[in-house]
Amino acid sequence: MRSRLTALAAALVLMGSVLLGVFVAAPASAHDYLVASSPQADSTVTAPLHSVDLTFDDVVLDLNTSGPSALLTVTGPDGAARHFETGCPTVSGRDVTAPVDLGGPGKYLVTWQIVSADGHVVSDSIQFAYQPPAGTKEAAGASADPCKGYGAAASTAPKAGQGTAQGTVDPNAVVIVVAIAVVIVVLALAAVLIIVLTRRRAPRH
Ligand SMILES: [Cu+2]
Repeated sequence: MRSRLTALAAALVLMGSVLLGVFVAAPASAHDYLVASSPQADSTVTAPLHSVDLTFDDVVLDLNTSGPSALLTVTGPDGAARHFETGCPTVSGRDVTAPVDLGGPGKYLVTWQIVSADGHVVSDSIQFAYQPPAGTKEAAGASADPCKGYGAAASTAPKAGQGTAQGTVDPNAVVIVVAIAVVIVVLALAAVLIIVLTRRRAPRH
């Protein structure tokens, strides 16, 4: 009986450790991340630019039927809020591309929001410098995103009368909280078993 309980306690401890490892490691590794871009992050572009291309480590989902579920904006120069992307991004496999027509020289900020291969929305940004040859025509840019209204928000927005919006609670946070609760319960059971075992042993000597 005692050896069986010892084995059970050991199994519970092992199970707790494995669950902890799986749940903590899995969500973090599941999100797409940028592996390459044109222009490259922090590079200097010295020729007129017609598109910004982003390549991710995994497939980018395109969930909308009416427009892209990815957003890609190019703003600047030097912190200005003018938009120089001239249309919606195109999603193809691991690549997201948007047409651009830049303004004056300076730093431009590329901001994206995409739906990862696991269905979660991730966003980030990179910068590049633009130093075009003298005499290059400067686009005026736009005060708003020409692709406004699309993106992941549009694809996950609740339809009228559908109740609460999906995506307001980060599913990763829920998974981690549940995992930690499970681990705590399992380890507590193991602790109780160990206490029971050591108590039983004591009166016999
Ligand atoms: Cu995820």
